[in-house]
Amino acid sequence: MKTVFSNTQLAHAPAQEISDGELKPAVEIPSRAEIVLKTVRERNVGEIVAPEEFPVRPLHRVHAPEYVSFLESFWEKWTAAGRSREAFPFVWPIRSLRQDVQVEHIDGLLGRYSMDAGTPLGENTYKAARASADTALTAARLLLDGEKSAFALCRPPGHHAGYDFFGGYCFFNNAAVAAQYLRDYGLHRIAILDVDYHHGNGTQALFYDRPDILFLSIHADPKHEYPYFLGFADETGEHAGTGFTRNWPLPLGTDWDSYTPALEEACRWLLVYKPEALIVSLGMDCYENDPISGFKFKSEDYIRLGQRLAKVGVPTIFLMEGGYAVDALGTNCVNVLEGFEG
Ligand code: SP5
Ligand code: ZN
Repeated sequence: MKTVFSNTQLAHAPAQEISDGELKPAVEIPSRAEIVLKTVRERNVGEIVAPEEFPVRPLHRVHAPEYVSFLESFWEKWTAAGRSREAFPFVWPIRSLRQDVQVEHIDGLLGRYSMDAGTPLGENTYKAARASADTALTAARLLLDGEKSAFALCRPPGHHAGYDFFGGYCFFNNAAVAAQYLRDYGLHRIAILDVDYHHGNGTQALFYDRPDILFLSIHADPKHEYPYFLGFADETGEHAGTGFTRNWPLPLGTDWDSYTPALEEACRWLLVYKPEALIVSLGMDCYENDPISGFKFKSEDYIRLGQRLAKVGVPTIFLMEGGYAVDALGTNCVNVLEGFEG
């Protein structure tokens, strides 16, 4: 299958992140994409193609235009305020604070358009995030043009980003942008299966009231893991989307054997729904040696994951999300793709 990737995605290169009350080395770093690309080459997955440059319109189908503009103009405003290092939000308009004020201060804007303090924003974040979304869109385009599968080597990832906020290392919701694009260009039923270790809160929220985009997510129980405030089993959609969201929160320590029942159930939902396309939000952070996660997948398990998804029998886009054990990331990711291709 084809892999879509652009070097522009490497330009977002955060140095540090706030974690456990300290500034620690960032984990969502360019070498993640580089090692996956290298392994795609070494193991001959297929042709590597550059993304098309899409206009901003497909982003506006999913994200608030004011949010997109905020990201675009962020660095200029940040440096105009005399700051030069990467930025972290630190104040948010939560309960009892006013939601209706027109925020102008850059520190207020950072809080207005974010969900956490763990996602550094730098000089090149916007252009890298745009390129990452272009990569997802190009993979969607390949599917529309008749390919049976494609791999979007997205970075920065996307599934935590919502209508008007960034967080969880995500800025544009690549999976959501691709799903909406497939809807806008002729497909009627899309399924998103999110196998990242963390719940895809952004993707879920974007399509929560819609029956045309099924959202299925298997992840660490938010009772014990980020993002803490979404991803519980009782979230199943609302209004016209009732029944079109499903969550399988699993305990810390979950390994392949204890994961499979949830995966089988998710695959049954896919069979019933009969999507015209499947988007896999492919996080590799269920891996046993992931530095920030608590599941126990082995590298071979990723082959099994790919094999199982192939059996669903639907045109599929794999879209990279998380996964921070850089040394094993290429192997694990390509294991899924090879398992899928058989
Ligand atoms: C796309 C994706 O996988 N985003 C993950 C965002 C996780 N953010 C929370 C990071 C918390 C890091 N601290 C973990 C400490 C482990 N000892
Ligand atoms: Zn994750």
